[in-house]
Amino acid sequence: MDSLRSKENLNQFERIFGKTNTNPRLFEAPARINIIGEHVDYLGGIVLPAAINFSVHVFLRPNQTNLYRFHSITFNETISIKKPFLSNQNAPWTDYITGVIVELEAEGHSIPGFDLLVDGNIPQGSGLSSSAALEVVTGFAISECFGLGIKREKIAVIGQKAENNFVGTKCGIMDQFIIAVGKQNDCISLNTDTLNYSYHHFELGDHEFYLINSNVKHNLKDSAYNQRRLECESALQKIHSKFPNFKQLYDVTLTESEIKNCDLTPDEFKRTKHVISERERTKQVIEGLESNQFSKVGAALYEAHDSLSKNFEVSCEETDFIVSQLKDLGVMGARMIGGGFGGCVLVLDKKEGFAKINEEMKKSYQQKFNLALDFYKFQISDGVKEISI
Ligand code: GAF
Repeated sequence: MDSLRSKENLNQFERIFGKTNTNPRLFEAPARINIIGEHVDYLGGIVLPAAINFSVHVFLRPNQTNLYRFHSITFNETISIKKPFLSNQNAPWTDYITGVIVELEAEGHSIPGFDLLVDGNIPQGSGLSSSAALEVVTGFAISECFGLGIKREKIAVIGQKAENNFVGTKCGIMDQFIIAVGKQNDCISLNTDTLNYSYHHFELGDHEFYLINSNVKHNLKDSAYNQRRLECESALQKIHSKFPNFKQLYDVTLTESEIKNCDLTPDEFKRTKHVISERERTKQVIEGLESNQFSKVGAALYEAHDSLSKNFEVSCEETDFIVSQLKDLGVMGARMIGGGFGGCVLVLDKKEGFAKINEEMKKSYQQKFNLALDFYKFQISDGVKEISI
C-alpha cells in the first residue's frame, strides 16, 4: 500500500481515536500464494507457499483503558468491545482481531486495551488469505507494541488458533505461517507436521507465475472446508485401525486396494486419493523447479487441479472452466489455490504468452459467465513487518 494512503489512514486513525502524545505504529502483512500442496496442511503434509505483495495494514496504539476499539477502512465501521469477548455476527471482520487477543491471553499474556485501524488491498474471498493476514498482523502488532517478543512462528500458530477456535474455520497452518515468516523472492517448503521449514529461491527465467481471479466466492466455502477435514480425519482413523504405523493421512503409502479394504466411504476414499497423490506431485514440482523443467511443474499443477476438483471436490464450475480453457490455449500449467469454491487460479507459463492469454480468457469468461476476470502479476515479498512512517 502506498505511503499516501498510509498517511490518510493515520489522519483517519487520529480523527476516530483522537491524537495523543503517542503515535500509533504501522504494521503490514502480505497475501500468499501456494505453489503446490493444497489441502494437506492439516494432515501433516508438505506445502510450498510464498508471500506476495498484496497486503493488510494495521495502525495500533495502546489506549490505557479496558476498551478495544477497531476501525475498518474497507467496511467504514468502528466497533468498540470489552471483555468478555464474544463473536460479533454483525461485524465478522472483528472476530479475526478479537480471536487473536483471546488466544494471546490463553497463552498467559495480558493484553490491555488498544485502538486499531485496519486497511487492505487483498481481494477478499480470492483465496489469497486476507483473513490469515489480518490475524498475523494483529498478533505481530500486539506483540511489538506491548513488548511481548513473540516469535514469528508462534504468532502464526496463535493466528491459526484464533481462526480455528474463535472464527470457527478449522484451517491448517500454511497461510498464517508463510505470512509470518515469508521472505522477499523466496518460497518456503514447510512440513506441517513438524513445522520445520526452509527457504527456496527458484529462477524462472523466461517463465512466470501469475494469478487469475475468478471473482466468484461460493458460500459453502467454510462449511465444506470443515467437512473435508472431518472426512480426512475419519479416513485416517479407519486406516490407522488396520495399519497403526500411519499417524498422518499424508504419510499413507498403501495401494488403492489396501485402502479400499479399510472400509472407507466413497468420499473418504476420494479425499485420501487426493492427499496421497498430492504428496507425489509436490516431489515432482520441487524437482521440476530445481532443475528448470517447467513443463514437469506445469503438468503437476494441472494434475493437482484435477484432483482438487474430482477427488477433493473443492473446485467449482468457474475455476474448472478457467483451468480447462488455459489448457486448451496451450498454457504450461494452472490450478485453483487455497480453500477453493472460487477465488484465484495460479498460472505458470512463458512470459511471452501473457498478453494473448489475458485477452482470450477475459473474452471467453465474459461470454460464459457474464463476469469479468482479473489478472494479477505479483512479486514474492516479505512476511509481516513494521513500516516506518
Ligand atoms: C485455506 C486454509 F486456510 C489453509 O490452511 C489451507 O488448508 C488451504 O485452504 C488449502 O490448502 O487457505
